Amino acid sequence: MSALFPALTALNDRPAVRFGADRLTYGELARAAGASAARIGGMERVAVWATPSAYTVVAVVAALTAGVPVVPLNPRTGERELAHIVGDSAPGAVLAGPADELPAGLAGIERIDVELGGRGGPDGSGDPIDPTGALNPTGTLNPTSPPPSEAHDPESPALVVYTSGTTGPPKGVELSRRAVAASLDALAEAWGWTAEDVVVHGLPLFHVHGLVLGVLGPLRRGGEVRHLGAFSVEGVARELGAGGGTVLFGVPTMYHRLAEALDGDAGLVAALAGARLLVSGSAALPVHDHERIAAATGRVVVERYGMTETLMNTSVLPGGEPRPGTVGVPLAGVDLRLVDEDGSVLGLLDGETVGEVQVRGPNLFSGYLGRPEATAAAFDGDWFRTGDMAVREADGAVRLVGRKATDLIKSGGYKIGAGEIENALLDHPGVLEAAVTGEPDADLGERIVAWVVPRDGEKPPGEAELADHVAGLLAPHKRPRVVRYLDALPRNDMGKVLKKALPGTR
Ligand code: MLC
Ligand code: AMP
Repeated sequence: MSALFPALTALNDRPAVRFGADRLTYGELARAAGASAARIGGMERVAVWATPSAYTVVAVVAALTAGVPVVPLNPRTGERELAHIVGDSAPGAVLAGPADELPAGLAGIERIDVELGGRGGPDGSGDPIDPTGALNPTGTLNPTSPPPSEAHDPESPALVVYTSGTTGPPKGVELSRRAVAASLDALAEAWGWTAEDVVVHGLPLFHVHGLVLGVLGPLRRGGEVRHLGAFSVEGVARELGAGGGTVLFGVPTMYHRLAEALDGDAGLVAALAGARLLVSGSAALPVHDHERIAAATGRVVVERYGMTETLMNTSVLPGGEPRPGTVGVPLAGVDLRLVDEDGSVLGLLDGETVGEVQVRGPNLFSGYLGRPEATAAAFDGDWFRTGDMAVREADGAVRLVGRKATDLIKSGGYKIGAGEIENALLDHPGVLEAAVTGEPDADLGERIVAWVVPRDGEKPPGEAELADHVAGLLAPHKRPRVVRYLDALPRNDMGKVLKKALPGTR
């Protein structure tokens, strides 16, 4: 198995990473990562305080070259969720930027400040620290350093990414080096993704979309990633097309905001029109947004379908027939089948027979960290049950039509379990009963709705107070956007909440 990042060992002056004024060439990235790698070699796991910054890229590359699995942390994670992730993954250290303020929940863990410095200038000269961490700053072999990345077992974990389920706290998805490499290479084949590409995005760096596709992808190809710091329409207009960016990655909410802004913004139209590839994923891009972008820019947004556990499964092929509403065909190496409720495999390409999507291939995760039973339950033999429901079109393209579990909400491209929000709401002293649902939202895809029975009907806790409460315990993107107050939740004879009987829900 080759190294995850062959371009890093070249120590050259090609641009690798740009976050505003913070820019690193491959040589600079290799040296910066090598310095941190030498400090963490041998640890079982490290956490990375995954701010949208070059520090996060250096920290992750450092850990991967040292062969140490990375747990990316959302810097906005609330106290309960952070305590869970830290307790569950037991990182040996947390890597952060020198100016980052870390919360009390990380106080017991060794902090390692990542430096961008030691830059060798445009010719890439400077201290010859090997990115693998095997060489010390003077270029001699360091006996305490980990072996070069080429020597790391491809089956060893690269990342542990936390993802929500229907109930309970998030689970850690162990992604091997093999899975990361296989998925990125399959995407490269499908998209013609090369070292010449400059990927622009403003995605968070603690989920696979922004981190694996958006950062490790360009680095594996030897190309460049330009991160916007935070997504903005202006940032996309600036960086894409004439700005130098060739590829845009985003969730549908971002494309929706771009579509909304196109009318009258000639600069944005030109930027999108000038890109080689516009890719949307993590949730369904509504056909209306597809159409608005295509009409204004002549560019067809390419949708790909993935999941934390599987990395990428399918993609629409650029240059082929535009297929709005489908997520394209299985990527190289990915086997995909639809399975009926009774477990029988559906072979029909009729565009209407619905089954659960199951996948297998080298892109799959290795298991949920410390949860063999949950891992076993997620598989049917070597097939992973995605929980997504789909049909197949005559040409094999997959059209997603829903999810098996109604208690999973996709909001802004984030997967959010209703159960974890309900538990957080129930911890508020003013809440007697709570149920959480998702309802359609033009911007977010779905918005989180909290149905609350207050303890005191005369003085119910306010909407903002409940949103802050959930944001503080879990994460801001998990906060309810709407709170509806009820006298009682609809329940069946067994006492189970009937979400479908909530007013206005189906
Ligand atoms: C508001 N804010 C609060 C708050 N109210 N913070 C704390 N408590 C409260 N009560 C703050 C927010 O933190 C944020 O701060 C600002 O207000 C706006 O918040 P928001 O409204 O939640 O953000 P929004 O603009 O709606 O975000 C839209 C978005 C975001 C698209 C930028 O949803 C996003 O980044 N989505 C990407 C999700 C993703 O990467 N998913 C991939 C999963 S992997 P501030 O300072 O930030 O403005 C996967 C697999 C695959 O799915 O296939 O890819
Ligand atoms: P996550 O668990 O956060 O990794 O989210 C994975 C889920 O996102 C998948 O199971 C799908 O439901 C959804 N998803 C990802 N990409 C797409 C897409 N292109 N269209 C529709 N849903 C998608």
